[in-house]
Amino acid sequence: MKSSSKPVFSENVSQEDGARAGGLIVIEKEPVNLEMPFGTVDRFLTPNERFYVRCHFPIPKINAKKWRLKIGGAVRKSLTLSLADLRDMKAHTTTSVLECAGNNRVFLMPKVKGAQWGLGAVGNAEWTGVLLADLLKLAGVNDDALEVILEGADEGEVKEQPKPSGKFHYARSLPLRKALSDVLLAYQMNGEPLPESHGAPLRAIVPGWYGMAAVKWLTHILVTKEPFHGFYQTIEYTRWERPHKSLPMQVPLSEVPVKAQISRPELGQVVPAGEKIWVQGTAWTADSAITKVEVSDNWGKTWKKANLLGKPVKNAWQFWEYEWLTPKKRGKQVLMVKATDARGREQPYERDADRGTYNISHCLPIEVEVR
Ligand SMILES: Nc1nc2c(c(=O)[nH]1)N[C@H]1C(S)=C(S)[C@@H](COP(=O)(O)O)O[C@H]1N2
Ligand SMILES: [Mo]
Repeated sequence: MKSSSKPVFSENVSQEDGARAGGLIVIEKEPVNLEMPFGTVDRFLTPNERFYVRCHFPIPKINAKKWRLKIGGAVRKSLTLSLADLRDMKAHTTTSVLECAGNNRVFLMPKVKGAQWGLGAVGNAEWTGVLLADLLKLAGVNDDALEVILEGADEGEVKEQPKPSGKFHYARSLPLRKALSDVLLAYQMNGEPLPESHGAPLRAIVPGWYGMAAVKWLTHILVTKEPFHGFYQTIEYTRWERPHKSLPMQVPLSEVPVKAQISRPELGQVVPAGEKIWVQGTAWTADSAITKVEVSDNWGKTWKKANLLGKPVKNAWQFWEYEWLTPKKRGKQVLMVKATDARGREQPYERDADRGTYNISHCLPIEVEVR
């Protein structure tokens, strides 16, 4: 009885098919930016062809046979490696959520600049490759090293000020401590060769961190003694923090905050009045486990516990469901969801303005129509 009343995930999706490319919503054509319709989430691992795509520059043309990865800077021995060299090294597989730091931007009021992502700039995949730590050990990191810059093959020019002049490559840095822990350089996604749009032949996966750190089409790894102040490190993908109270300080984004999202019902979906329906979705957090997901149908006045499904997997997402008795009264109705993790971190109810145009994790109002 319980399961028969559940909606089938992939059917009855409300967005217009016309605005989609292969089932994805086109946010931007060039450079290509595609969103997964979040209402179609129906399994733990997001299929490659349904995984969101976020690109700042045109996808680079790479010949995998001629492609090389160069590791240099503050190391004892610079390295140049082919894909075959990497495949000969010990392989590691990890399941990790990848979420764009601009995910949910369309919910910000007033409207802010940047790609207008809804709920689907997020996915969960199984990544296979080598540990960045293993490569850094081979190269021998100098004692005074501080960060590791990852550079992609893609390049382009940014239009809006402040910006550097001319073309430059996509790059992000990691603190050495993170680079030496669980960062993966992946050549496989969900058991298949890494697709071109997701960074073939090699990309970084930084478990627990927002997508901007997961550099695609990786060509250069540079170990540095100074902090990197690149465009996507200091101008884009930053937020304000206040360690010294009156002195707001711009910091690069890193870990994803704890978050749950509603996949069904979808925004604007019609639900029957006075009936039990399933509210469903996923939740994730960095380096911890989801311990609680709660749903509210009265703007956060009261919260009801949802069921967590399956076992928690660190840095992957977890499914949840809640059986909701819809109101008898017809009209617009808002649903909200809130997650808590094993470290006691809870999704905030309200938006913190210091997060700028990124880092959106407050409780989003999902408005449905009771009829
Ligand atoms: N080289 C390169 N790497 C990149 C980007 C990029 O534009 N160029 N975009 C980043 C951002 S902002 C995100 S959210 C993820 C998206 O990865 P996906 O397209 O595989 O979903 O890739 C990251 N890595
Ligand atoms: Mo992103």
